[in-house]
Amino acid sequence: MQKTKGKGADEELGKAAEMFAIGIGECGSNIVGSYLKASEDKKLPSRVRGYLLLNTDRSDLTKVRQKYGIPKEHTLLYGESEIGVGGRFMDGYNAVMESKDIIFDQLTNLGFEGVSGFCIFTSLGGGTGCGGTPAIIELLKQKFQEEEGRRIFVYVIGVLPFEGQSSEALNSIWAVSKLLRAQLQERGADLTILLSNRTMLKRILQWRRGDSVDYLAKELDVDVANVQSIEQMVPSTVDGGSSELETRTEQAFVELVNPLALDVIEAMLSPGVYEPEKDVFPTTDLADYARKLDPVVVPALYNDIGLIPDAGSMPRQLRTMIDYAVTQCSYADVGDTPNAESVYYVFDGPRHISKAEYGMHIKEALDKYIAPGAAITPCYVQHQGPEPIVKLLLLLGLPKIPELVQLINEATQLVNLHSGPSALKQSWFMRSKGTTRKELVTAINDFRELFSYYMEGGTLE
Ligand SMILES: Nc1nc2c(ncn2[C@@H]2O[C@H](COP(=O)(O)OP(=O)(O)OP(=O)(O)O)[C@@H](O)[C@H]2O)c(=O)[nH]1
Ligand SMILES: [Mg+2]
Repeated sequence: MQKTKGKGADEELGKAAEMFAIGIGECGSNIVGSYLKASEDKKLPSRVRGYLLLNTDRSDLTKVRQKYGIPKEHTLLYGESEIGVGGRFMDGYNAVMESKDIIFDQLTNLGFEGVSGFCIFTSLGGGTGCGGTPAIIELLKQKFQEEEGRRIFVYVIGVLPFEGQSSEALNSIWAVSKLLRAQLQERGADLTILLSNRTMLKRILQWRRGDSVDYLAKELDVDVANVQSIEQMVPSTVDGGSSELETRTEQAFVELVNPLALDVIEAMLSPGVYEPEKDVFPTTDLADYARKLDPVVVPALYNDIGLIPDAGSMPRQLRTMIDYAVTQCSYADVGDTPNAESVYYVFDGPRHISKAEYGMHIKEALDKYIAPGAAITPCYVQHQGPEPIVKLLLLLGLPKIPELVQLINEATQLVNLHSGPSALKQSWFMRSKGTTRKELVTAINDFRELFSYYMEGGTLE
């Protein structure tokens, strides 16, 4: 059992695994920025040594600095264009590779030497972050693992696009496949945590429906009659170009979902963060997630759970808790039968609730959501405060993700649309993505293989 008491323990922990946060592109910078703004003292959790926000777009970077009050030295503009790469992820990739020296200089100034891991925040549908993330990871792994012989772990928190953004679906699939392929050579992400804008939007509209509808109505000056109509308001971004209303809609949506993204990151970091009167067992560090889970993970976070040991069967209450967490609280929709190949859970609450004795029941309840033989790793966080709330974080390793099927279909359609014997037609791939049709077809096929057991139809010609 890990006791985290007194200043000595705090210092002790300070020496333990530390990590560095990187936000790349607009989405990645916003998420790290809002995290800093939301935290009371503008600080990242104690285990996070520093952070850097990167972008190829000067005006976006300036906006982020102003909006979240980020000091200049924590931001870096790189690449040639200064106006972003407009979804051409290969340009995003190359921009990082070409700017290796200035990126590493700045990271050095911010004290990244000696950290044991990196968390990279990015959208998967854009260009700067989507393309730049695999490039940064390659560089980091090269430096630390190949040159210095020191193992580091890298987490990617990747945001999947809203519905109907088919051009972004293609980028997302390329990025995840790239990260997984690189992992085979020890140069990829150790863990890719998927958060989906479309699912987060759905959740927030379910949970805080009244507030969200009011907010959107006010923000967009439109009459949003129902949730269904809201979900259909997301603009299609095929080949770029969107109206002013579409841009504002997307902006309003991301403002709604970003707090959700922060909650899940906070929950993942929480076991390693020192707090007085908190016990964590077994000791859990960020690196443990990567060791115990499959490389692609969907989190589910159930906050403020009402569990009352005296009010009826605890096994039944715990089962209800798990059912609700998996089906209603996941950050990318995993449906009713995710068939996850590994699970990590962090059960956080007062002493008499968050206890290992309940592990058996949680395990039973998880059974129908996991593949036979899937490993389950528990972590209990106990608080002694007056009335600590009960929280459950589930990390589902390699689950079925129905919305990925949708993404793959959107991407497949787009590839087919731009295919054919005409060289003019095929030039679309180079023009809007900076890469070849072949590379994209390979990425889509990787996905089909990885999630093959529930893929069908929609072949590539
Ligand atoms: N959750 C969330 N999604 C965002 C945010 N900002 C942008 N997105 C989503 O991210 C995708 C676009 O990626 P961006 O991050 O804007 O792209 P980028 O990395 O800056 O790349 P380029 O603009 O192409 O140079 C779209 O799916 C947006 O809906 C944000 O703050 N939060
Ligand atoms: Mg951008």
